[in-house]
Amino acid sequence: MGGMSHIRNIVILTGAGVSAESGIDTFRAGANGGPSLWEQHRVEDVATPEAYARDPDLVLRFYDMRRAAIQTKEPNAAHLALGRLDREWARKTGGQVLIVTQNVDDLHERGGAVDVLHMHGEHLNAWCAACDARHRWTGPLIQRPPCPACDEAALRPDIVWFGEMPYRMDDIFGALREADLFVSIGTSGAVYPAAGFVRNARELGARTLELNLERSQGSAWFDETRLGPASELVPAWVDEMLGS
Ligand code: BV8
Repeated sequence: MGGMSHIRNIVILTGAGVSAESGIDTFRAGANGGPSLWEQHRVEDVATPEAYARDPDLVLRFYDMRRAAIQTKEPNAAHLALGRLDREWARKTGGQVLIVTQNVDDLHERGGAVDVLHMHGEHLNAWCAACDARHRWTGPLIQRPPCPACDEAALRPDIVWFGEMPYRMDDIFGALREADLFVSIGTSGAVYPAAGFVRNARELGARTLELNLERSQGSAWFDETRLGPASELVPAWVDEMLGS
């Protein structure tokens, strides 16, 4: 990738591949990279408002299991390197870094990242369908606990399901407009609108870099693709950016 000296503002999009080496399953963990399954259900069939309306216990158990699982995992070298970049870049260059993640775990935060944009929500939040309040939530929801704000038994996972609008799209496009560099890490490029950000970034004049274990569906749109595990590629790239 040509000289990084003119890079000031960076938008980083991460996906399940950045948490894979922490032991959190990716979505397309199926044998041939197909959709992964949970209790014989395709994730796309469980992560929808229709599934929640049809069989709320199934969906709540799916998220209770994953919410508990992420609390037993640790950030890996990729999360730690991105945390370092997030903390040091502004001081070093006066530029901005925005980490937009499709992941619903908290490993970026635990890896030292400061202001992570979870466009698909977060396992560790519960969202009240009655009063719209969001609460930090580490336990299960299957027993329908009362909302701490309104007492209604209306808490759902604070997760953006298929067919629901991702969070803070205006902030994301605002950052893409200012970006000199767009970096995609550990995502298959299978789900929109996230999968389209590389094209938006290109059209808005940013350079584009992909760090992934294998070529993603959007690889052709990147100026450069580096293939390998995030725990190796990301620390090397962050060292390159911080000049250390
Ligand atoms: C919306 C939370 C509209 C849930 C998630 C037809 C065409 C185009 C679009 C659509 C269509 N039909 C429907 C749509 C829209 C749909 C969509 O894109 N569907 C796809 C399946 C075609 N999108 C939506 O519904 C979105 N909303 O469009 O709203 C709208 C408009 C107006 C008003 C209202 C609504 C919402 C999508 C969000 C769904 N929620 N997550 C949960 O977690 O349970 S999606 C989920 O899958 C992730 O968040 C992520 O976004 C997505 C893809 O996962 P990845 O993160 O990329 O992970 P994956 O396993 O796929 O890939 C891992 C990658 O890592 C691989 O490339 C692998 O090689 C790599 N890797 C593995 N190990 C490593 C590694 N890389 C580095 N190191 C390693 N060690």
